[in-house]
Amino acid sequence: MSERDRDRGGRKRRDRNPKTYTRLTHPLVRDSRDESFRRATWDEALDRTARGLAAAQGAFGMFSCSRATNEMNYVAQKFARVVMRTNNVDSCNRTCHAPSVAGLSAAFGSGGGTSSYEEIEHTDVIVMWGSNARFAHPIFFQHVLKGVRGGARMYAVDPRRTSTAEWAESWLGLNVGTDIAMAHAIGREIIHAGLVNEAFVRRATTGFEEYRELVEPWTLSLAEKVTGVPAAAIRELAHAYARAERAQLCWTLGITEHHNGTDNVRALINLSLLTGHVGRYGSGLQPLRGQNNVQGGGDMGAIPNRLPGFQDLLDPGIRLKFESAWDSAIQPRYGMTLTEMFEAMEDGSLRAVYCIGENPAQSEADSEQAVRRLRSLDFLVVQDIFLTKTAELADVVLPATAGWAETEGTTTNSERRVQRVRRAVLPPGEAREDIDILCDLAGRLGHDWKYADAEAVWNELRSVSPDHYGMTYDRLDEHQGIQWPCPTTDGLEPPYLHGRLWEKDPELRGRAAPFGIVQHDPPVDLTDEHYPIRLTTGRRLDSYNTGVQSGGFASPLRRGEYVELCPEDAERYGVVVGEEVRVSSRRGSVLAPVWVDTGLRPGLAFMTFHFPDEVDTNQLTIEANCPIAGTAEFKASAIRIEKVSTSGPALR
Ligand SMILES: Nc1nc2c(c(=O)[nH]1)N[C@H]1C(S)=C(S)[C@@H](COP(=O)(O)OP(=O)(O)OC[C@H]3O[C@@H](n4cnc5c(=O)[nH]c(N)nc54)[C@H](O)[C@@H]3O)O[C@H]1N2
Ligand SMILES: Nc1nc2c(c(=O)[nH]1)N[C@H]1C(S)=C(S)[C@@H](COP(=O)(O)OP(=O)(O)OC[C@H]3O[C@@H](n4cnc5c(=O)[nH]c(N)nc54)[C@H](O)[C@@H]3O)O[C@H]1N2
Ligand SMILES: [Mo]
Repeated sequence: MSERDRDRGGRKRRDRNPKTYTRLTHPLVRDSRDESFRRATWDEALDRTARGLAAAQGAFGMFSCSRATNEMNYVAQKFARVVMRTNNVDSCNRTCHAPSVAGLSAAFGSGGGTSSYEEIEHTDVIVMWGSNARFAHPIFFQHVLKGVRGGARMYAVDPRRTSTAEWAESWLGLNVGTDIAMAHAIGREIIHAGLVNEAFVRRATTGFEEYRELVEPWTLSLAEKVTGVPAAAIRELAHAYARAERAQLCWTLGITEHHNGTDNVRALINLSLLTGHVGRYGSGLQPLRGQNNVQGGGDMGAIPNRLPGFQDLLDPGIRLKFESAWDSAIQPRYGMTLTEMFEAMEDGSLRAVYCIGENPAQSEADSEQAVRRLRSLDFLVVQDIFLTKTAELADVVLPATAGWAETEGTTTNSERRVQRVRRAVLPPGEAREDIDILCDLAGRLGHDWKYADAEAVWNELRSVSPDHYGMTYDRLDEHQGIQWPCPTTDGLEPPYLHGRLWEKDPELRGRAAPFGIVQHDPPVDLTDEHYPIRLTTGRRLDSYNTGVQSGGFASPLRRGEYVELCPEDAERYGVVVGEEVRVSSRRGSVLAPVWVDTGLRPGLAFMTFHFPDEVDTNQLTIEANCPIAGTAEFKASAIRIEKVSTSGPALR
């Protein structure tokens, strides 16, 4: 049964009762790691936290929450930079789209997706590359379907025939980790077929000659051998994309969650440079971002190398602006990424972590190692809305209000649109707003921060970020959200970025975009006779990330974790749906029931990481990180599958 059949409810399910998380209603502390938590007053919990953080000056890191508002992320990064005097602040963007931001920045000087959602409805060719938007970006996918109904041709490039691929004209089911081979072959075919947009390449790009030489060996037949996709299908995609009047190239984690994620992104961007499919209405590049406000978190400076407004920390003029706005020195060097912070726990140079709305004990690759590292800290404070696995490791747990429905503020989506969110329900128990908690702690550590409300935070951000300056709360209401850049309080910019590339003399208005010179490099975790199966991990429609917010509630869709195999492999192992097997990698081993999915191919298995309390998938994944972006290769592990019983419980 394919993913799409399942999506439509065409099967029987067995409820595996995933864990239900309890909403936090009051602060928790514990006196030592061997003891259990006890309820504490806010005063006691915050005093304890202030002492723990003060003792770790110089060895502190913050994880900021991409589910929470822009305003909260602004205050969180300011807390790290001003109160704790460090740029060690990062978020789940590191596990996710950091390669997109790095790749787009290297090519265009800005890390944002270049197009707006509406443009996908007015385009001719849509390429969904390593993206299962039908499941992971259902709102965006509605716009995609409008485009398709309007005549756009859609291609899906994904090792699995996903629910998204079912809607495509053509599915290119490539081998995991062969995207650069595929992209280079498409590039070569475009060049050889004489379909290059030469005027655009001459005017708006640099490095074409080097690129041409780079892709020359990537004939369609070599690409077929490496990717497993028939040459004719690759050729068809190349011609459709290059000949289209307008084309949108969308990608997500199938591209970024690799040890060479940034290179993958560059390889895709190259195709838009060859054809001029960027910088004008209907043509562009869309890395569909992950959590609802991960775009905003980065824009607000909750990353180690950028100040709010995505302004470079190493620029002395920019630093000076913030130093006078905040009346505080700013460290003149980039902080540690989330990945580097975990490494620094290992060597003892990071001693305390303030974790706001992240669950790294379950979301990091090689989670056993991650838990061990978190345990080694002198002080861990977790501020969340649920008692997560990470919170269970903490010294202090602070209950927050949810960024969604319990808090005022703004968030920023994948098309760079800033939108208001509003409080609609009261938070439970003694839960307090993230910003409130941060300001209270700042006070205890000698910084008197007073914000009347979220709008006051937003106006401070506007005063230091030219891209956000024109977005008053009133205007956000009036326009139902505004995309950045928005430098003035009257008028709006075009919905797409990099129009300068189409101006007669782009050199005057900004630099041309360089082709990325990147090589095909297969996954780090090689399959061999001991670990013969390629495991890729990802998402399902019915659950969310580590399952904290989507775990135990009654849903007709939810069905717990399975290791999904193609029918041939299931037969080869002699296993049936619902039968438990042992899944082992070079790092760990878990028990999981089998599911059979006709969207998979022999040698390829799929698991989610939504039910880590039942099946901790990340014990299997490898911490092989992209050296540029720090993102781990969640999409490619080598595993072995063993039958554990001869009479497993079969699912009818
Ligand atoms: N329902 C739901 N929606 C979500 C989430 C959720 O947990 N549940 N999480 C949110 C978050 S944080 C994020 S970042 C996004 C992620 O959104 P997506 O990136 O769309 O989700 P994934 O399922 O992780 O991965 C996408 C696809 O990559 C494919 N893939 C694997 N390896 C490769 C490869 O080597 N090459 C190519 N081309 N493709 C490959 C997988 O088969 C998968 O279909 O979703 C967001 N939306
Ligand atoms: N195997 C595998 N692992 C993966 C991935 C994969 O594809 N495969 N994908 C990776 C990706 S893309 C991501 S983004 C990460 C996700 O990793 P995490 O961000 O660590 O996981 P989430 O489950 O999204 O955790 C979000 C937390 O925020 C809390 N929260 C929600 N709203 C608020 C709020 O307003 N305030 C506060 N204080 N807390 C709040 C929730 O209760 C929850 O505990 O996982 C990564 N791990
Ligand atoms: Mo993500």
